[in-house]
Amino acid sequence: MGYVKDLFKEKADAQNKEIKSILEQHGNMKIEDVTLAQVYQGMRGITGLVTETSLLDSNEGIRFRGYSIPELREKLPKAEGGNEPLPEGLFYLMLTGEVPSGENVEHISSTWARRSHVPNHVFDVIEAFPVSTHPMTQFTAAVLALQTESKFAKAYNEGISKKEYWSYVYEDTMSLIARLPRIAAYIYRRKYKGGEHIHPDGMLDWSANFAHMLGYDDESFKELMRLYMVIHADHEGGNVSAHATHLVGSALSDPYLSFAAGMTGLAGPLHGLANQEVIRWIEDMCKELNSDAPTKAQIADYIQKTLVAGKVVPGYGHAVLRKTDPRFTAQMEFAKTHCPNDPTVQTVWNVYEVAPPILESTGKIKNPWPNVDAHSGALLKHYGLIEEEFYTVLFGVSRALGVLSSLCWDRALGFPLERPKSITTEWVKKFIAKG
Ligand code: FCX
Repeated sequence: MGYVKDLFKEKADAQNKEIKSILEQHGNMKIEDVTLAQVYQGMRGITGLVTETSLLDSNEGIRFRGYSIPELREKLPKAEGGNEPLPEGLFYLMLTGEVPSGENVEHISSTWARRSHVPNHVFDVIEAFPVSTHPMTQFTAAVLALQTESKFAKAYNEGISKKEYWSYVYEDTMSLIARLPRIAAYIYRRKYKGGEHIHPDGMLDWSANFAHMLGYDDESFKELMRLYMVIHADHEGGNVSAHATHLVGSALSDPYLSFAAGMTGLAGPLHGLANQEVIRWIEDMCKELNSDAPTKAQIADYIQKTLVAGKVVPGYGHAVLRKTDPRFTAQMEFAKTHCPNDPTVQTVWNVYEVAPPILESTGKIKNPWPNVDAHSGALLKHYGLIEEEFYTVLFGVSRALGVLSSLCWDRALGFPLERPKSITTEWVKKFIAKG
């Protein structure tokens, strides 16, 4: 057994003991009341899940195992000559709760490089789709096709003890994460580059190799990929992709099936697909105004027009956050260093100045500030990755780090089948009548 796996098991055993004692002493403690409005309105604010890997504060943003994004950018090991954190390090942190050394990160990198082989039938499945198929559909189908490789499913079929689940889920997690860049790059090159595929380079770190297979060998694009893979990885447990992965995993569906469920959720425009929608919204605005640098007044008019048409302004608003998303700020800082004069980047910054007061003035939008998706497309476009339909796949590759390390915790902590109670409006009316 590898030392990361040993360390994870040690941490999980300790956590299990602690949870047992918390529940023995405080299991009946009430943490909040639930209103009917919450039940009807997307369960906002109802605490109902345990996710050990990260915690979201509505004002401060995400913290991964207690560390904010600026702290991660400082503390996590970097590639040689690079300034951005390596996502391998974030995975190690989410899984074990410890900040990794450079050596720990290299160990994860080389494990993933070794396990990155994708069987041919997965490419056959991708090839069976018309090229026009949305990349997220191809991506999710490819993950499902890869399920043939699940060690958990095989072991379960052969009959294993509950105590061993975590071990096979861990193995599947490592292999699935290792394989995702190859699958994603294959879909990209097939759809947009005439099927001219690029072989992996086993000497590169996970993100740099992904950038390389996509066809972008520029060092600063590799840095962007490292940052992108870190900031999109996890956002506590209630968001659609994390919750769906966790929920499906609770039925003991293996990590491939569970992750595919998360990805079908990420593909929705109110969640991960918003990164595609943002760049489309900016491009539609530029087209309509016949300008690649719309003025702030023009942007303000276009926002009003979007709202009047009954549409959302993509990249703005959040179910939990109530301030500018630190994932937006991290990308803004990257852009200030690498591409401050890019016209789309400048438009993103102008939207940031103009949109919040307009959104706030509607009186109903709870968070008028930008989220992670408001910035990412402009950066990708700057480096030539202009195919916005592909952006959510990048988000998905990154999201695997968080939702799959969480799945390892779910099984190591022995979490049961998730099955909340639902009610009908008829039930609600009777409940109210009873007083
Ligand atoms: N533009 C226009 N209207 C918006 C809006 C926006 N950016 N954000 C919220 N609203 C509207 C809602 O549609 C809702 O309208 P309704 O009462 O007529 O149904 C009202 O404001 C109240 O919604 P609110 O409580 O503020 O927000 P929710 O928690 O319901 O929804 C999302 C949160 C993120 C879904 C919402 O802000 C939105 O649609 N934003 C645009 C899409 C987007 O950027 N999604 C990405 C989010 C995230 F970062 C990610 O998962 O990747």
